[in-house]
Amino acid sequence: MDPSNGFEETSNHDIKSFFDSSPPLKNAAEIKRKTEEFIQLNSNSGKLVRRIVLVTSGGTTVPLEQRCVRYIDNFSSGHRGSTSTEYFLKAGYAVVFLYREGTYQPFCTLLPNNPLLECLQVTDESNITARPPYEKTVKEAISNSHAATSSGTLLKLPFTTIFEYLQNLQLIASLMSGLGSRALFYLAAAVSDFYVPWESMAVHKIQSSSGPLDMRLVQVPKMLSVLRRDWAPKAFCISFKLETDKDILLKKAGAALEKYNMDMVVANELLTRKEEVIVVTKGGNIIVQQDRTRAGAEVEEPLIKLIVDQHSASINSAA
Ligand code: PAZ
Repeated sequence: MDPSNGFEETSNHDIKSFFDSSPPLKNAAEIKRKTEEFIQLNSNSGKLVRRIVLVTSGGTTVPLEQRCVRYIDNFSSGHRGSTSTEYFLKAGYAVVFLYREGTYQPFCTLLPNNPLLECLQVTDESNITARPPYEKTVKEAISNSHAATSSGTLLKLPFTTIFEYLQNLQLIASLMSGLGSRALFYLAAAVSDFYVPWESMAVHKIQSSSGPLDMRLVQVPKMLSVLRRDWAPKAFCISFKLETDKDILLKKAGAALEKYNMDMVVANELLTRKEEVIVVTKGGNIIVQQDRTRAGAEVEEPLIKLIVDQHSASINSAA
């Protein structure tokens, strides 16, 4: 442990052994192909060269068994990541949306929990229509979402476990490194701090007949420094820090900024995360709040504006 800031040191050896011992990423070749095509399309379309952002969203799971029946989960709903994706798209970015399967999707955050049954109705044998009062919400969700994916500015890639998340992050970051300062990492996913290494995990369902469960979780190696140093050294990197105790939030966010050499750390408290965040930068802290005078205003709107401005400044200073 580094006593100055409370962050665990991560060595290249820890990182290599994490990846070496992880189960192979399913569909790795397909994820690589889709991401390469997406980068190519948005870098070289002949007309427009877009900036590309990787938005990570939702929480990772920690499996307790290789043939997984039980796992440790995380509260994150994916609201931050999906809403932010919408504002990045509006600002002209192409977005790789790396999301936890089953969490919020861009343009769909206003839909109720069970949209199929709550928003749709069968009007006659062959027609399905939107049910009041959801007509506008459903229409906008479908058309905006299809427009973004079919125009090639939104690529959605799912993950579930901590292994899949970090393998995807490494793969996508390495593919984006060629974009230099045009690449942006917006790491809003809530990533597990502790996990059970694959090789020490039970293969089959853990039996309650064996008595109380005694299990050792080890620390997930911190990947932010290796992202910055090796995977995408010229990219603009933003990480998030969530705490429930506001007295330690800014100290932890400031320590992460320094330790992992981030461009920004977005600090938020669990209970107020949809209303206010504090953006911690080397130049000082910036409080960002939702516009309370407008119903439905989201804190992500001013947050993404601030990030886009700072990313532009960073690209200009690198040129
Ligand atoms: O996904 P959500 O909208 O429910 O919550 C967003 C968040 C709190 C997970 C995100 O803003 C964040 O802080 N992510 C990093 C969490 C962490 O410190 O690991």
